[in-house]
Amino acid sequence: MIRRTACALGLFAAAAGPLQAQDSTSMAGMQGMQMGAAASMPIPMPAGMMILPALAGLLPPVAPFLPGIGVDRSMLAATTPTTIVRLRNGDTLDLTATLVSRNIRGKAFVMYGFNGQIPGPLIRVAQHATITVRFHNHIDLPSSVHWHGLRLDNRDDGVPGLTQHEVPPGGDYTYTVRFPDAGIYWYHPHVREDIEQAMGLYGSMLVDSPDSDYYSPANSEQSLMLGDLMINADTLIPFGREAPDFALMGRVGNIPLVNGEPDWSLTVKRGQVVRFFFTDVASSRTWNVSFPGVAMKVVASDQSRFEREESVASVVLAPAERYVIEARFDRPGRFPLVNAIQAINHYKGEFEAVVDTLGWVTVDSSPATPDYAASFTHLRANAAVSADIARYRQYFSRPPDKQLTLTVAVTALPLFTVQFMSIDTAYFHPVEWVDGMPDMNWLSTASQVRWIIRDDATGKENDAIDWQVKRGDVIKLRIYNDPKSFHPMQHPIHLHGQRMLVVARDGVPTANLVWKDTVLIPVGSTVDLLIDASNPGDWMLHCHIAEHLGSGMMTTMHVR
Ligand SMILES: [Cu+2]
Repeated sequence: MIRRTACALGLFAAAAGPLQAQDSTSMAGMQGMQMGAAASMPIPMPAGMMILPALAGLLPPVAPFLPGIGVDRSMLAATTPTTIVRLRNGDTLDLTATLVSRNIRGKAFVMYGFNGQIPGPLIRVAQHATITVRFHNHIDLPSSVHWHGLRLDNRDDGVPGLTQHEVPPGGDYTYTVRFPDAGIYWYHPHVREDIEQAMGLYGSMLVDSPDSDYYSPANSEQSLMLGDLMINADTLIPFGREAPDFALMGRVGNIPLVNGEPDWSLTVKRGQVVRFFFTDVASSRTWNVSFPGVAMKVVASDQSRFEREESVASVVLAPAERYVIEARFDRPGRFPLVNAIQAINHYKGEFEAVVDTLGWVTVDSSPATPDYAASFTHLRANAAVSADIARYRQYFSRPPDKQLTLTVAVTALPLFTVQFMSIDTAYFHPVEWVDGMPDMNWLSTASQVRWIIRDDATGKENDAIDWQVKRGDVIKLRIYNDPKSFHPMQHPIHLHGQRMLVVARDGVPTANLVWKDTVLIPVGSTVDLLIDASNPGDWMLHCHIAEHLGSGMMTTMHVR
């Protein structure tokens, strides 16, 4: 939950002091003992599902890694609540990544935090502001900060190997961050996201439009970052040291988290309109969220408002996507925030409906003031958004400039996994909402699984694609997610530094447009994107499932 704390700059020294890089081979210390037990411990299986005998006793072919190996957890500061940091044009923020002690359901874990917080500070700025962020890396891995969704200068994009060097443990890096578009954005490392982001390094950026009427009036605003954590018997499941594990489907945690908490709650007054800024910060999980029994409308997504507001029953968020939702709680009582999805059991070939409760909203009987019932009921049309998009409509139906296919190649997986998967592809799910084969998934690492973005015209794959674009060009990109691969899966494809429209899905034009930086491509689907390539530099295009990115699923668009 956001706490509206007014905070002066410079007060954000890390709760835990700077730490030296830890000896990761040492098994001494509390976290070391915890990891020693976990390394031999099977991963958690869903209720009723057993690890298959053919896979029992196997371990992924990587050394186990957890944050703070050899560190005495009792020496670490516990995380503190997320603060709101309001910054003005020209201000500077110190952002320090450290080891923290994080309490989840009464059990303390060594995790990572920004300024001692999970999520990190919510950075609130006015549109068109430029700030300086001094990043200090005090964790035990190299790191960086990527400012997700912002059309900022290329040199500040936070991508080691492309725009900067990795920031080593103990190192610093200064970013200039500008905010050309209003809305909700987020920051996270672009080094081993499967570990660093999953262990707590993420935070929101809320960019306010100068137009006081940009959104409809609301009684309150809440940033909700949806993630998950994988534990078994009160122990964190280690990550792969040399390469990500869970490379087939990504690490789907067994504890859903809202703002890092397994038990999120909010209290509102009757009739209150709440504007929720949802961000999916999970490594792999796609959500379908709603407040059953509560009226909800979708207002905006990644980089703009929609052309028209719409009443919705639920909203689907893939990793890194954002949606701005307004909800009005018109009756007293308790209302859950749920994730209602269709699970798949790959072993049985069965689908079943699953509803997870992510938290609760308690509605008081006392009335909210002011009462925004009338403005909430009205569904706005955003003429400024439509007018901006109108300039691009002439390009919507032209042939694609580039066509990419998403697929996968595997080597040296356990024989049983290969045999099973060859049968399993007889049926598929357009979206894998849960991990329906955790044991096989766990045993797959990025050294055995290569996720692929393939250029249809040249046959080149991932980094070998040399994609040159002229600044100011409008690019039509068609992406197809091949359902006939070894293990087809949905991919949230993210383009850095630009904005794009999803103009059609499977040939059906989009009726209500919004500027995006991340698009979910279900299995078997084709999406047509229109990219406004206005920002020069070298920009990544990649899958935002952390383990797919770690398995090579990336290419670069060079805008000159
Ligand atoms: Cu992917």
